[in-house]
Amino acid sequence: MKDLSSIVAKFKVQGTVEEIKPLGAGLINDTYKVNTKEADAPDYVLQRINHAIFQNVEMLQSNIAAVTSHIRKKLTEAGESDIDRKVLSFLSTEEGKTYWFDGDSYWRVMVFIPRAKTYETVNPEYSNYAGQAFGNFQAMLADIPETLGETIPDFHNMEFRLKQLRDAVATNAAGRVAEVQYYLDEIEKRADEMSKAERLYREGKLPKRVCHCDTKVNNMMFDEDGKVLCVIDLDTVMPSFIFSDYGDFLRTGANTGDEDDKDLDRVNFNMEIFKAFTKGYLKGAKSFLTPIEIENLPYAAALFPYMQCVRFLADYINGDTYYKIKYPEHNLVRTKAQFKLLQSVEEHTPEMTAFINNCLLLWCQSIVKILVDAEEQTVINCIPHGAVRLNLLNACCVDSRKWIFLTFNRVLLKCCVSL
Ligand code: GN1
Ligand code: MG
Repeated sequence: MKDLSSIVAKFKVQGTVEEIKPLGAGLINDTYKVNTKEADAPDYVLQRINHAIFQNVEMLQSNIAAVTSHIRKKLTEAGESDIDRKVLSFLSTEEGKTYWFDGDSYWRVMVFIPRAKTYETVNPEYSNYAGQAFGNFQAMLADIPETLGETIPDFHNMEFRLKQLRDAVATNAAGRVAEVQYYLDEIEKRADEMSKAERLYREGKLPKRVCHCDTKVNNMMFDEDGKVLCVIDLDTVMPSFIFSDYGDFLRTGANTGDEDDKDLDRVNFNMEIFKAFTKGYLKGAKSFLTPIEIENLPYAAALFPYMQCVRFLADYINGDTYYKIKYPEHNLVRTKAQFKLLQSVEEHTPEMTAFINNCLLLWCQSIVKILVDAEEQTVINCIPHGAVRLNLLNACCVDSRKWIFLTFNRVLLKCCVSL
């Protein structure tokens, strides 16, 4: 065991370190809570960065610096209070870096956010807040001036993840392929459909945006009153499809069982969580979402259990080289649980699509109502906005679309006449 206190001492901490103990349930980095003696000194979080996975630590930390300073600036501009609890702060070393290399491992220290909680499960109310928070997170980062690097290249590229699985099968390093043939077949049946995002991207129909890319429910900090404080675990913030953040939250937050549940009867997709989260997400992200992104949200809900199933299974076949495991079949148990979740998502797909269409309809109706009721000047002010909104209408079902277009056109016509 490393002398953790001497590592913490490399960073500019305030106060006297009293205790260092393990924290959290991450599968990649090692995380510790650092308590200080003095009541007025902050506590800290010490992390050993998994250097085998995050190979470019300099890029990793500079991405995080860009993201946290951009968010801090946005919160300040918006006149938010309590900003130190709404965005992470990393400490620097004497050399002015936000990480320390001890000759073997890379370490970093951030300020611990007091009176904040993380959860492994959330109720519909909290998932609604979480949806809005992840939508806001993406919205805040939409105009980040820096170009962020891919801290793990092709991280959420489904075609790449399938290739990794196929390579693992071909090598069969741990001799486990025969026992998992059923899952391999089920994965292959869906491979084409699940690679849809990459195809849409190549066709120029789907954008990449700055996303969090690890929106597990336990990567969100809540205040004592249930309001979201901030999003943590920023290692994978990088350009991706918005499906990453939407889908990975639902994979964890809407699973009625655990990610590695041995009892598959406990694993189901909770539609109440889905609905609440989706409403929140649409509210937070509506300023930039395009119809194709919205239309494919049910696909995103299936994509992430599927991708995780592929990743856990590849790791099992490779002999458990990536994820931390607690027992030898852990990655297989995880694969089975994610596959069960995927099946449940698939059963609910028509219901999800109907729900999203209905959200859009209500939303568009309210926009139209605002336009219809507005004073002439307000209507004129709304035009640039309206043009963007019109885009969204394409995502509505045909009947409602017809109605909205008619009303919308009337309103726009009225504006044009009066101009
Ligand atoms: C890893 O470290 P943690 O637990 O937040 C993984 C995610 C997976 C997740 C599965 C860098 O996240 O992509 O979805 O485990 N992170 C990395 O639980 O691979
Ligand atoms: Mg995490």
